[in-house]
Amino acid sequence: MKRILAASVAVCLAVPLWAQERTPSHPDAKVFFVNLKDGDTVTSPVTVVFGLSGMDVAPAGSGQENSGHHHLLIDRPAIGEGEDGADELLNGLPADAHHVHFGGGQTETTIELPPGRHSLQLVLGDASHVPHESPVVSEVITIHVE
Ligand SMILES: [Cu+2]
Repeated sequence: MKRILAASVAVCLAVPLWAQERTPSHPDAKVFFVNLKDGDTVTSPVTVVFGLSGMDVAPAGSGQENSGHHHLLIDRPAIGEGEDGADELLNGLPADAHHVHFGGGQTETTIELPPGRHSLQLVLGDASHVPHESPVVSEVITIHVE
């Protein structure tokens, strides 16, 4: 029992230390939308092409230096600007309808969106789906789906 307790304490202490060791990004790194810009009117399904300069795209789990994989944030507050704790994203990106991972190293996707306004943002994640330090994020764009 004593041994289990000690192990639990060690794990709890280890987590914050690990969380602080985020993968460094390149100072010149930029992620951007190649084929869409703020205010565009489009029809669904929508093709989204991801651009990255200053770093390389590598699949999730890759140990390649100066690399990451794309994530598309759909209809959620911009990173660091949400009232719902958007900063938590900096500790790891969830995977759901609003946070889509491209862990295979994909550089484009096609998504179905209902008619109306939708916000999109790209963020690069490291091998463990954690944004880099400093985070590599695109501008937030709003598109109108007919
Ligand atoms: Cu990911």
